[in-house]
Amino acid sequence: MKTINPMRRSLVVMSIITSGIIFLTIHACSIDPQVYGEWYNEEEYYAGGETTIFEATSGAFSTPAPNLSPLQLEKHLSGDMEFEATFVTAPSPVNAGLGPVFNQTSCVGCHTLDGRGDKPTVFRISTPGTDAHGGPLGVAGFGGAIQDKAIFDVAPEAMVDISYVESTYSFPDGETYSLRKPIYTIINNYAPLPSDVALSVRVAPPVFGLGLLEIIPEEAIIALADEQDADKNGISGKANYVYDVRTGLMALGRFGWKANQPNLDQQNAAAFNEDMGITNPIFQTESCFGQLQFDGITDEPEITMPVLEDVTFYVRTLAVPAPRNLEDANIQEGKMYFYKAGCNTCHNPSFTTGIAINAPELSNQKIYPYTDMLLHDMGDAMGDGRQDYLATGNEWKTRPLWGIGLTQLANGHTVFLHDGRARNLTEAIMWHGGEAEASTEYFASLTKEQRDKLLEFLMAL
Ligand code: HEC
Ligand code: HEC
Ligand SMILES: [Ca+2]
Ligand SMILES: [Ca+2]
Ligand SMILES: [Ca+2]
Repeated sequence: MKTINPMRRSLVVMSIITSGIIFLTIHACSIDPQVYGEWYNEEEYYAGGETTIFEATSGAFSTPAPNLSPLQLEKHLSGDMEFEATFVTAPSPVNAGLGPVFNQTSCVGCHTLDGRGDKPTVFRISTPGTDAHGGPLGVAGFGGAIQDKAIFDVAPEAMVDISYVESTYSFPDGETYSLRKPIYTIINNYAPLPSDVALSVRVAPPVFGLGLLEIIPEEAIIALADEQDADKNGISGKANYVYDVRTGLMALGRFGWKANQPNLDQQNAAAFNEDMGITNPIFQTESCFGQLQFDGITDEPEITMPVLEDVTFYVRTLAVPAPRNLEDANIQEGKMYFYKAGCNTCHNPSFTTGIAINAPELSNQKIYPYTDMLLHDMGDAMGDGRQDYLATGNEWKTRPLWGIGLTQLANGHTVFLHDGRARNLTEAIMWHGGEAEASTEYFASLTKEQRDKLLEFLMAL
């Protein structure tokens, strides 16, 4: 049950007269359709269903869901501690096992303030071909990612040099914007790299609301896929199917910028293993096994199942921040342009989560994440030329837009897209190509005032 609704615009007046008769005058002036137009949907304030928090503060991305039991809250807070813990080299009484090669010493080191990073920190690599499960084929001597850091006396695998070429463009009405095209060069590699290495550079995305996305019924996502574009609207939408290491089966990909992880347990176990060099019950082999950097220490796994479970419970149960000012006329107009531009054909506004027996607090929630959980071809300029299971170089999973307007407040920057190339929302939109080309053109064709209203709508999410 929804217990508190701070946004409800209704007034209840009760007058009680003490002559033995009680008069109840209820004056409920709820949403007036004359003022709040057809684009207003009060229910949308509960973007995360019962896990929504009405908190537009710096803690907007790092607050536990309000519907956790005291026991669950305790588990969430232990997971929070692990998410923030700095790991160190073995031996150490706590948080040992860092490296030998790694990218960061803690989860929060990349997921800034429990949210989105402001620069690339993960560098996936592969050579042509696929592994035994149809996934990317690792590079001999480097594996599936470049770890650009290493413990004392060990060589990092390589570094990735990032530079940008900036170009200025103008909208038809004269307003200018600028796009910076990234150029990535692998430098200081400890061993020779084959010339056909594909490199995919990625920023850490925010991690709230993920337990909800994890239990959206697969049928509901597949229902939105239209790989052959049968309805001829220019939008295809394709599901990724990826290897689930625990079941040994292929499963719908839901997490990561190319939907290359099937669930949060595996996503987080992979993060520990690849990004921090922490072996765990799901991935028990160091990422640099067989390489020069491997230490030969057999202390696996370096974290226990309860630690992994707590961290996963933590990212599963972070609250979704509520949108703000949805009844504002400008924001409603902006929302109208969002639909007219066809943004909603990929940024699908709503789903209802399924039933997870062990997670009643996340089950059966109407949510407003603004993603279809599917892959889309975003054009060559956005591509990385690296196949990831079924995702081609140009294909990326539609990012949820919930909370996006709070990025500055909660994470201290406005860096968007998979590799952080966009410095604000306008740049993020103008980088959209491929299937989203018509959307971008529509956005560009609006007047500055109309574009600003669309941006105001995004800022309200
Ligand atoms: C070196 C930087 C780095 C570290 C350390 C790191 N992450 Fe990430 N995280 C990323 C990047 C980059 C992605 C996107 C990966 C991709 O697209 O394949 C990501 C993705 C995720 C996702 C999926 C989010 C989504 O919306 O799809 C979760 C959950 C996550 N990380 C949790 C963790 C946890 C838990 C830890 C600590 C054990 C951690 N991460 C450590 C960089 C990092
Ligand atoms: C064809 C599908 C598609 C359409 C249409 C589309 N988007 Fe996107 N959008 C995506 C994908 C995919 C991404 C993630 C891109 C990436 O990985 O860098 C994205 C990312 C974004 C981001 C950055 C999110 C983040 O977390 O970094 C914003 C903002 C955004 N879209 C807004 C819009 C708006 C506004 C429109 C309409 C003008 C629109 N999109 C139309 C698919 C689409
Ligand atoms: Ca280790
Ligand atoms: Ca590696
Ligand atoms: Ca279509």
